[in-house]
Amino acid sequence: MPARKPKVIVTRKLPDQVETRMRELFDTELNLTDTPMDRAMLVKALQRAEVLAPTITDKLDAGVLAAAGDQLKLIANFGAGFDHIDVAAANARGITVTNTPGVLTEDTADLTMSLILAVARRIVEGANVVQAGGFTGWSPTWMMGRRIHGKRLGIIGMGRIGTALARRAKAFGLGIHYHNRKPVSPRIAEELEATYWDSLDQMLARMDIISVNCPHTPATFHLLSARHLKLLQPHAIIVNTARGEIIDEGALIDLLSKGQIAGAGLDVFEHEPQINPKLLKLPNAVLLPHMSSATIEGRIEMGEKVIINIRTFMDGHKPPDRVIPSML
Ligand code: 8YV
Repeated sequence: MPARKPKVIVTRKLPDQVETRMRELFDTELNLTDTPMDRAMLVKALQRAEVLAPTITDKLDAGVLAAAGDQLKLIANFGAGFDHIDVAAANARGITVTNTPGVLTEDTADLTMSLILAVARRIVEGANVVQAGGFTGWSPTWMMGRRIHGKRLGIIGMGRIGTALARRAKAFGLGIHYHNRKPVSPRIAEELEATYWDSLDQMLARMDIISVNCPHTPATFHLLSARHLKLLQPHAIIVNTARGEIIDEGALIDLLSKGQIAGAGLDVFEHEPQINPKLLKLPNAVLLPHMSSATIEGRIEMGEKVIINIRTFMDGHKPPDRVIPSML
């Protein structure tokens, strides 16, 4: 007799081939309209599913999780970041949580590098001028940006994505600096010719470019506070492809509007998907709609990881991408 298929509820539309495979393997409920679930819909899903496959748009806090039925055993998140899930509350109810690390590293690092270039070289501004019919001819002093070759990049969070960014940045001639809980291995430090700063303050004050690549945890909320941001040099630019909550966005806007830092490239926002209207008015900010992992290949691989995590869990094994509370 074929094994019973577990009830899996997927909260958002996933790539077709991921959904098809999930339907083959599990008793899967899809969200074909891709409408984000509100709290009431999430609670209903948590009361029926044995496995929930959520995304960043589902806030699974302790209150929502308290409503989960006893049948819910696994939250197989589609995404690497899990700050939208109260992992401790889930674990306390006997629910395992998994994520999808590794498969979005290169894509996120590519987009981070693109943001650095876009801000420093005013790429979006230039494209908008052409689009609006404003290109009337070359000028020696028009559209001047800043050279990145030979400058210093300070990476906050030297995990997978930070390291992948460092490799790209080194190839662009940037000097690599980083702040992390601990230094990277001597082999990586040597490969990247990277300089470790245990003091974030010290690093911020000396860099030309800052990139935020750490996870959002209670310890990194507003890690870049108003005080920290004021340490940056006036010509510095800052990019964030991690989580909006890591930067005090109000303080960042204040410094950008006063010209106290040169520019920002943001793929994530503190109150996503709401964007502070003041940010939209800033010519020195390049703003993207949380798309750093948005490649077809990456999203399919994320789906495959979700499937592997569900499959191994259902077979009675520890899923490979279990989120453990010590990671927080
Ligand atoms: C994902 C992300 O696409 O994986 C992450 O942590 O930030 C995104 O790039 C998103 O989280 C999907 O849930």
